[in-house]
Amino acid sequence: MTKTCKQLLQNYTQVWDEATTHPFLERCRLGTIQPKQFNTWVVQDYLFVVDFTRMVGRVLAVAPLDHFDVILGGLSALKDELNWFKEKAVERQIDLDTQKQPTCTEYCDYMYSLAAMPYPVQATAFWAIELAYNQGWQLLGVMPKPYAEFADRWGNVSFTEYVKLLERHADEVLQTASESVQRQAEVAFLKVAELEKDFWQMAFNAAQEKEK
Ligand code: HMH
Repeated sequence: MTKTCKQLLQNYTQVWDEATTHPFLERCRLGTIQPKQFNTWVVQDYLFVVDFTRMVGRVLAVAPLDHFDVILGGLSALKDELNWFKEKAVERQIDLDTQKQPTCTEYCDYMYSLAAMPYPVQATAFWAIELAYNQGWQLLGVMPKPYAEFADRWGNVSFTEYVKLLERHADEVLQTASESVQRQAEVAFLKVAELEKDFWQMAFNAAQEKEK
């Protein structure tokens, strides 16, 4: 039975690799991502972050008091992040008042459904969602402008530290969780990995037809 986040990463290396090293990110690193692909990602990720912020609010509501510091820090960072997305949208002249694509909707619905799960499952999913971007934006190496700024948002040292604290939260509560809850946490990890991969693919698919 899986009892730690580290074990999840070790048991599912392939799945996690696919969630964090997508061709979308590779094209960003090469500077060959098409503006339409990147802008699709910006808009859809903004919409994702709106719902992710709501999810973190719900996680806070059921978290033990000694997890408040880290989660409140996360919410404060999300406040900045939502405003930052709005600035990026102005710079890129894109409209954030857009409909969610089905993949984004599926991910947001999944985050909503987590509220019905025990806290250790929520803590594991929360960690996995943040780790996916923390690793995704730095695993392939240094990104050129204008993508460097995006890579730095999730790849920077303090974000990495924050993700480690989320891992510690999840590990702490997984230790004493029942086998059934541990199993649910494992399923949540795998679901996040799948949705992350699909999310990159959704943005990648926005390419001009011949480039797909
Ligand atoms: C799809 N996953 C997605 N977007 C994000 N902004 C994050 C995770 C944050 O970690």
